[in-house]
Amino acid sequence: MTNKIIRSIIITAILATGATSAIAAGGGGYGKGGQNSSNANPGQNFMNSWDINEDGTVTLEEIKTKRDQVFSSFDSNEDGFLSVEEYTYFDQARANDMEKHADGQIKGGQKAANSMLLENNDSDNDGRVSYVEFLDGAKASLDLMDNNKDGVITKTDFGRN
Ligand SMILES: [Ca+2]
Ligand SMILES: [Ca+2]
Ligand SMILES: [Ca+2]
Repeated sequence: MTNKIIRSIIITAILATGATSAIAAGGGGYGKGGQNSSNANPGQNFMNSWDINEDGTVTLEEIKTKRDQVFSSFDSNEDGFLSVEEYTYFDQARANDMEKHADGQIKGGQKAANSMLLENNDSDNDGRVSYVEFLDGAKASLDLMDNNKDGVITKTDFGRN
């Protein structure tokens, strides 16, 4: 009966270690909290949570992998869709994270956040986001944040411009 609560605590904790929008789901042991992401290091939180192999670039594959984990984390009833209700928890987790991290105040961070919105992932407009829709959103998400259009996300794509 407390499963749901525990789950949401875990999710919140996980998200707190990650980037603005996002999502370090999956319970990875890196990017642990306490790292102070400040304005001096824009994009650091994003990189911490999305750059899985820690090579300094976030590729489309890495975004897909993360989205897969995120989807699983928030699809509470495991029906293969993120419903409006399930999305509420997801939105909340991201909002909480935005407050904690400076990334949310910079261009790249805001874009990353927007790319996670339900309306930006619900391609067939049926009011819920399927697994396929969510993973397909990875490309749009990358394009949105890839300011210098080199096909990957690096810290240079973050900035106050
Ligand atoms: Ca990488
Ligand atoms: Ca669901
Ligand atoms: Ca849909």
